[in-house]
Amino acid sequence: SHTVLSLIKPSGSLTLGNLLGALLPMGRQQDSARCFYGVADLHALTVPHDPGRLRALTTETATLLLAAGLDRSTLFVQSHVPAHSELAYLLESTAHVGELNRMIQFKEKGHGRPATRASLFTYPTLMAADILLYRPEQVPVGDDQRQHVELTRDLALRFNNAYGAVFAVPEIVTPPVAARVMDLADPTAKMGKSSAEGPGVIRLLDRPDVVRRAVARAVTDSDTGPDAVRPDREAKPGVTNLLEVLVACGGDPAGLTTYGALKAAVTDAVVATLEPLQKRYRDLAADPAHVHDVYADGAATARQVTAPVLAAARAAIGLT
Ligand code: AQP
Repeated sequence: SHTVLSLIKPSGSLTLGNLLGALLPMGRQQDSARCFYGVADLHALTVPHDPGRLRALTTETATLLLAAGLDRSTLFVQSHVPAHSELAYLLESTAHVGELNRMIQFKEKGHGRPATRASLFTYPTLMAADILLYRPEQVPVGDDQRQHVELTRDLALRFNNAYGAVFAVPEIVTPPVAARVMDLADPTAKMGKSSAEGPGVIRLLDRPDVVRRAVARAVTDSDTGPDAVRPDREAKPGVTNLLEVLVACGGDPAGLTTYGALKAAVTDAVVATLEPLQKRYRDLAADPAHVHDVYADGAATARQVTAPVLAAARAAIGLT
């Protein structure tokens, strides 16, 4: 079976967007693929951070992956598999500053400031290492990461041409359109986990009353017509987002005519979706030794699987 790899950066508490757009699809892949899923703690070091918060978010994210049902995958924390940083250095020694400098995300997040962390600049080489170590045949990638995966391919090809055929060069594929959950307070922006405590973000561990308040305050529009509750991405982004969340959470939009009724249905559907996840989270959080063991086993497996790739790269580039 084929190999699937996905890492989530612990840069904030996971959102409903992360669940519907990432964790649930990741769960469905467990039936057909060999899945490696991880918490990308190293990637969280590329911008100013607080060590205590990073520690807490790494544990929370790791526990949430398990709570979301990813228990038939190899689960690991990126920094527990040193091959990621080691291969990243070999790829830094393959990449050119000119091409790293062209990365749009670096330009956008670094703003050209001298105090930008050097790791933000070299981030794409670590991401390339994340991918190449597991030899996936395909990398499904959305528009925001496409440039980085193209660089991954360029680096793999350049390395192979210079030193010998070490890396499998993955194919870039467009993933099936996943639900894209928008911010409830600003439905033209994505609901993001690193957004500051905003009223428009639903976190996976939010209590029902917090969910209810966020949905109640969600931006809609002033349409009061009999068909006000209808999807129209251009004219009615807020209502469209609520309808999509409702359906993605297993609710039924049929027969809803007012925004009040729509919001009540969305609240019920989201709370019903989060409830079992939160129950599993609480059980897992009460048994941290179990979560620790799962991730220790996963890291051991990941170290074993990636060792031959790192060894081949080291030898090819001339390290003894
Ligand atoms: N709103 C969303 N709707 C659907 N899917 C989403 N994903 C993220 N937001 C939504 C999916 O979750 C995975 C992790 O993506 P990410 O690490 O880019 O997370 P983020 O929540 O989008 O984080 P931010 O706020 O952009 O901050 P950073 O980049 O600093 O972590 C992906 O599969 C993504 O598609």
